[in-house]
This record gives sequence, C-alpha cells and structure tokens, in this order.
Amino acid sequence: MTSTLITVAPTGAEASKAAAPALPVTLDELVVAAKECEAAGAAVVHVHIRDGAAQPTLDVGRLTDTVAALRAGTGLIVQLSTGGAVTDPFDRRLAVLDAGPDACSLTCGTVNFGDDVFMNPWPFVKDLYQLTQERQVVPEFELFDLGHVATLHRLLAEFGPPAGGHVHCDLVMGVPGGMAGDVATLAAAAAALPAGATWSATGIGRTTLPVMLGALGAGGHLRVGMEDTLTFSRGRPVARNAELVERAAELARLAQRPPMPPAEARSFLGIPARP
Ligand code: KMH
Ligand code: ZN
Repeated sequence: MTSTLITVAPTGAEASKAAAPALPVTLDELVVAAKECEAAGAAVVHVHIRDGAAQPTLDVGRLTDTVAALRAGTGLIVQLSTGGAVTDPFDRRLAVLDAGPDACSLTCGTVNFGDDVFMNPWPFVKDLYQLTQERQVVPEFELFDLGHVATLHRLLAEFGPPAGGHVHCDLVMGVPGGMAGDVATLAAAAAALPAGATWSATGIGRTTLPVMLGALGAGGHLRVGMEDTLTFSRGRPVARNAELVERAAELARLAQRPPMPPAEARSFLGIPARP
C-alpha cells in the first residue's frame, strides 16, 4: 500500500470571512496557512483567492502573485481552482491557466450546488482540458457525481492522456445536489474510474469523516480544508486549516499509509520537479 497524498483546500469561494474568521483570505493569511499545512503533512494546496473585500476573484494578476508567493514560501504543489465561484464566466475560468500553476482543478460536469448551479457543460470542459494539455498544467479531475465519471472517460477517449500522463481524480462528495458522501457511493465512484487512475476524496460538511475513513480503507487519497468543512466536530468551528490536515495525517498514519511528501507527490502526479 502506498503513502497518502493529502491536499488542503484552505479557502474556497463560498464561505465568508465574517462567518468564518479563521478563513485565509489575504495572501499573507494564505501563505501562513499553507506553510502550517505543509508542516502537518499536506503535499498539494488547492487555491481559491479573494479580493481586497474578501470576495472571490479570478484576477490573473492576483493569481500570478499567489502562485509566486506559495512557491517562495512552501514546497507544496500549487493547484489553482478553475471552478472559481458559481458566478464566474467561462472565459475567466480558462484564463486561470495564464497564472502558470503546477496543476489545476477540472470539473467534469454540471451539478446542482445548493440553491445554485455549478456550470460545466461539455464544450467548456473539453476546451479547458485541451488548454491544460497545451500549457502542460496537470489537471485534477473533480467529480461531483457519477455522470462526471462518464465525461472523464469521454475526455480521455477523445483527447488522450492529460499533461504529465497520469489521471488523478478527486471525488467531491456530499455537495447538496451531487453524489452522497457515504461509503457505498464512494466505492461505486472509485470502481467506475478509468484503469490506472488514482483518486482522492473529500466529504463536504458532516460527510468529511465518513468519506475520509472510507477513502483510506479503499486505497484512496485525501482532501481536507475549510473550503469543504468549517466545523471540526459538533459545535466546534475549525480554528486553523492545519488542524484538518493534522487529523487527516494522523488517520493516514494509523492506516499505515503516512502522508506523501511534496517531492514524491510531484512524481506521483506527473508534475515536473521544481528547478
Ligand atoms: N466553488 C465551486 C463552485 C473547483 O475548485 O474547481 C467550485 C469548486 C471546484 O470549488
Ligand atoms: Zn475549489
């Protein structure tokens, strides 16, 4: 059994700083959080950024500065979100790659997202996929529903392997409108993935623990962070992203699958080593 790739998603686009004061929204807060999470066992940081008013933004200048600051301050793999917020238009989401990240998220289909809709129609998905190939940015396929797995198969069949040559997916479970965050659904989704693909899983909100325990048991990897979970335990808000990584790392060690260091994660995901 291999080690465990731990991704931290520290901010997201949905939670507000007012409701979650521990959410990192400035560049300094993000870099501090990323450093703590790396020390706790994370290898990848999945990044959404905020503007001066702590609102989600896809500003390419800010994204470029963020990539540079995370590279200067950590050894983490920098994975930018191309999902953004549900209100972000497709052209701005494609332009995220102009910031030159190591990796990016690539969601494989539209999904109801609470009262909103997270739009990922096929023409956008295939354009984004081809852009990742052109720019050699390694995609992580975000799968919110079983239908997204079918779209992943179609992408690979029509356009070939991703940059880096390895298919790594993230099962995003428990979103209201997406697949359930339970072990039966996790097993079904993992079984449907392309041969040779590896996968992480994250459970939104109260599904975080069942999904994490199920993923470790099924040979999967882990994503945690305040993008997905704002409550550490019943009635106790998350104090720092690092405590979510610490808990994931502890469970991974108990499962005899210790956290994967960033350098090993680079070769695992097909991301070139840092010069
Ligand atoms: N904020 C969600 C609408 C991604 O980062 O690629 C989409 C999301 C997925 O978070
Ligand atoms: Zn995200």
